[in-house]
Amino acid sequence: MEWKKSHRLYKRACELIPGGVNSPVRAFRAVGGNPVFIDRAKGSKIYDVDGNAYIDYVLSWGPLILGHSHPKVVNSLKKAAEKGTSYGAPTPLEIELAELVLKVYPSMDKIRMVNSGTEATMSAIRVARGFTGRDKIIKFEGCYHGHADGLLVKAGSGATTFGVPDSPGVPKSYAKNTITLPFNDTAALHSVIKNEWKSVACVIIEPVVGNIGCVLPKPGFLESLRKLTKKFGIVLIFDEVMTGFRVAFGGAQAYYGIRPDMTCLGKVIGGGLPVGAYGGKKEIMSMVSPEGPVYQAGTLSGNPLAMTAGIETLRILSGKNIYKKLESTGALLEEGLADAARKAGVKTRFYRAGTMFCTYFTDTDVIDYKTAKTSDTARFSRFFSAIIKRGIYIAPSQFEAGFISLAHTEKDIEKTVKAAYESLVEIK
Ligand code: KE4
Repeated sequence: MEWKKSHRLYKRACELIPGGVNSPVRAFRAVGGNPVFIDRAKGSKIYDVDGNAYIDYVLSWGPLILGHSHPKVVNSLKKAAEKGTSYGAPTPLEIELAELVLKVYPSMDKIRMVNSGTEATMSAIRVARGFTGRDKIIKFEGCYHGHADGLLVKAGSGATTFGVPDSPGVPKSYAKNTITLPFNDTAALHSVIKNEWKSVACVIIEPVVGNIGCVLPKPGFLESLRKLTKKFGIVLIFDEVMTGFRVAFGGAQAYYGIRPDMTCLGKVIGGGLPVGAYGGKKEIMSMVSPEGPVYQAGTLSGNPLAMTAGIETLRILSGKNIYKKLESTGALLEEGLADAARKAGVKTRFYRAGTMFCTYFTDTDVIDYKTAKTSDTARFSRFFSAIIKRGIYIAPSQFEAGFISLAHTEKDIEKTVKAAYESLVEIK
């Protein structure tokens, strides 16, 4: 494979854009080499500017659960664009997307659309603080909830990849309101809440942690979290920006049977266009301006094009046997990758929750940030370089989740498993 055009574009991009990218993890810094520049995408494939084709397991970091350029999404967007791109006034489309989401997430009575997952989580936290009158928040090490100041404390995703889980620029006075705990550590959770509950507004959690790879909650952990937060009047926020419509149609809350007080969504509900959302029980959401005193706003929130892509995507996802098909693709990939590692004699741990997954290069069970960090990232980088050359595009960081789509075929999985086996043998 050659990447002459990508390299030329990357050189130019670095003169104009910090690190040559508009989001750090895209820069391939963790895996070495330069990022490939994408020209187009269709179904399960993406095509770079040098004409190389890849089976895509990044899917824009989760949104493209239907696969790229789904004809129904593209056609409805074309029609919507002809009617105008943004009005800054309410439209029926916002009601339609709200109805589609609230039908599937009964823990929410009301929902507010925003433009990113970051906006969703930072707004949900502000509302929780307004609702409780308390200032502190609890988050878990390695969880990434977007880049709002108070959340860049022991954060995952690119913050972990680049070793800045506590980013410069966040005032100490700000970060002191954020308590971080190890994921899956019920004892630590119990003791902190017992001592600090009077000043804790909310706990925000990724119910399945997709920002240190893919880390599953231990049996009972989420249930204890729900019980403790309810007992002490702490708002439980499920950040389902990534797990929403991915772990299951109804998200991790449906899969694990937990009803949070608030939920943050994003990615899938925008169908590839910029959408985030936060919602919750009526008494909490009535705090949000203009109904209540907690201010939050956005020029392009509920944008008609983004709503259209989201509506089309959720309509297709609500169809018959959709998640059955996704589950069988996920299981096929899981079996194949575990088999490839066994045959190649490389120690890995594979975790999957519905349509999101991660392979760690470690022989330790990964249950939290600390154990995720036991992964051999140098070996992961060599694996990344070997498998991309074989036309498989995975996340350029060990601390990210992979995703499948409705468009991934059995043939794609077969090709992926073969490429994974050959790459594992090559890097041994
Ligand atoms: P955005 O602001 O990037 O739309 O969403 C932030 C966010 C919030 N919550 C969760 C659970 C998330 O996973 C994210 C964003 N995910 C990363 C991927 N790990 C986005 C990719 C990137 O930063 O470029």
